[in-house]
Amino acid sequence: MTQNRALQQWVSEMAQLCQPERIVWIDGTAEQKKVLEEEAVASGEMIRLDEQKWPGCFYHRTATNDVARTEQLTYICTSKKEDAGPTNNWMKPAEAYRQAALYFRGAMKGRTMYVIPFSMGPLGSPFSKIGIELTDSIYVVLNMLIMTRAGREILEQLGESDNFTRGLHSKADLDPNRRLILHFPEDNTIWSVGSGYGGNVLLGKKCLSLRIASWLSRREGWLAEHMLIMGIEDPTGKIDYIAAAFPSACGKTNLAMLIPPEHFRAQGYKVWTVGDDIAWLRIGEDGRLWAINPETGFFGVAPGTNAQSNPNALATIRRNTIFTNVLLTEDGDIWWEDGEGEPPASGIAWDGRPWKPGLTDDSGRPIPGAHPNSRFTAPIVQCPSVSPEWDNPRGVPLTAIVFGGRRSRLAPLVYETFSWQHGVYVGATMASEITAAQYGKQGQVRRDPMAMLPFCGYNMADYFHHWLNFGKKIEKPPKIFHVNWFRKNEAGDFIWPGFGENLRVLNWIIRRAHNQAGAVRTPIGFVPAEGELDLTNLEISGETIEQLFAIDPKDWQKELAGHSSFFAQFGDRLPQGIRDEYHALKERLALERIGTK
Ligand code: OXD
Ligand code: MN
Repeated sequence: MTQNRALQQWVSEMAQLCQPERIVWIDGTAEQKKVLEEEAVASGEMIRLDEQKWPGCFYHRTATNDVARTEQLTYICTSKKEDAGPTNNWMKPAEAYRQAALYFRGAMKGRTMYVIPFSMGPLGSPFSKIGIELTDSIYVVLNMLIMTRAGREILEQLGESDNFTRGLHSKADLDPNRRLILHFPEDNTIWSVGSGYGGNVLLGKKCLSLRIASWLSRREGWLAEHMLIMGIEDPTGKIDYIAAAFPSACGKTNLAMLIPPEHFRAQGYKVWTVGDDIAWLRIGEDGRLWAINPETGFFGVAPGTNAQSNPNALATIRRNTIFTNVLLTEDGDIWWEDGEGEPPASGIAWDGRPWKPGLTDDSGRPIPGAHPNSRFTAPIVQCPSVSPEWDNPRGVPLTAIVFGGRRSRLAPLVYETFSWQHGVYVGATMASEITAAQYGKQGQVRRDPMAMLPFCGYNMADYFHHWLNFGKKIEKPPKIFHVNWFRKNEAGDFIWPGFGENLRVLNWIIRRAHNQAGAVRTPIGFVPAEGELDLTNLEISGETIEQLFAIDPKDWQKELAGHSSFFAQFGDRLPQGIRDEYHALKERLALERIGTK
């Protein structure tokens, strides 16, 4: 399918290593996709769902030991350890290749090696990057066909160039002791072996679009970020775009597909979805910051997706969707916890065992039918709120950047940072409290700068540096904000309704970015002045609003100590701009204390 010598040679070398029985090039046609689906069904790798209820949909179950990204087995392999930095696992490239080659050797015997040419970003856009993934998994191929632009036309675009990311994946024997997710940014290469879970094996997503892309973006002068992108249309038809970074499990997909509250809908406000997970940002010729979503689909968490949390997601996944590790019923239907409708009387759980409602484990805890990290893979074009601009090779111009985390006390509902540099500091100190869905002590704070902790492909201190420098080059930079939807009262209940109501906060952010909304200066940033956050038709007491915006000096002193100990690991490499912001915050908080006495 190609005359590209570099590509041909690499495919043949990798085939020699993995020894597949045959090699199939993915051409992106509907006919080939159909053949692959039939093969996957025949082999049992996929189950076709009820055609009436779920047209074009399939079900897949991963190995029970392979249900999430394995950060402990994920490595950045650079010649120098310092280039990977203290927040990444590191291996010397030669050692990493040697170790993984042991697992890849002969791993595809008796199997097919698929060659998937794909583009992250619209074909031919200055933003876009081409990758080739070699894999022995049909599930990977069918997911990549949803999540990326894949097929013959990518090869035409690539021509004779050897400028593509080389991705090699094999399920091998799915042994967690022989599993590695390796990134070689200096070689523009990814090797993933021993896993079949999306985040580890759809190499265009986290591996290329974040880890490798972050490395490339620093060299080439742009940003690769773990951000959703959405447009907010006001009643005059003007659309403002924002990009927002939240750690995993903080509702990025829900926010990106938000349905405005009635009061806003009646006035003509609309929300447009550009992306829910990844944003690539470049400075445009007009001096503004422009963003694209490099993906073409959603790989979203199923549990918790329901008509209240995300009706647009429910509509998106009605057809042509792959469901992984949800509950399957005998008649080809599916279900998940906190979804729609009553649980079925019986079914087969994500781990293949019979399930019925009310099932508990030895300690009396309910056994879920769907894995908490079960997923849907669905095409973005099926989303009712998909933006007409989602595929624009120029991207969309950003009015604001939003950072957020899950903090039950500390951070107010929303605040605006004082400058780009202060915004970078706020991003760099982002944190979330650990939820039941993650390892670690519940309530413990995990620092997750710009939500990139598991995804930054180089030293995080250099990443802060890059953000600071990059800001200096943007003539008309977007303003940077921080939000916290997760504040709780003493009784432990959330005090902000969230979901669609979050538009009220985004509305203030946009008006503020255009200097059309009032604010009050606090030591941590600007918060909405009284009456500036539109609360029409929202039942919320003045006392709750006060709690939502409370800035407790004691909590912030503790937080400041947390910043300092997090930054300590970067030593001298931490940029001066971050140090300056730390001292400025410390001073503002100290002054506040004197002031309130
Ligand atoms: C994801 C993640 O799957 O961030 O998007 O973990
Ligand atoms: Mn993500």
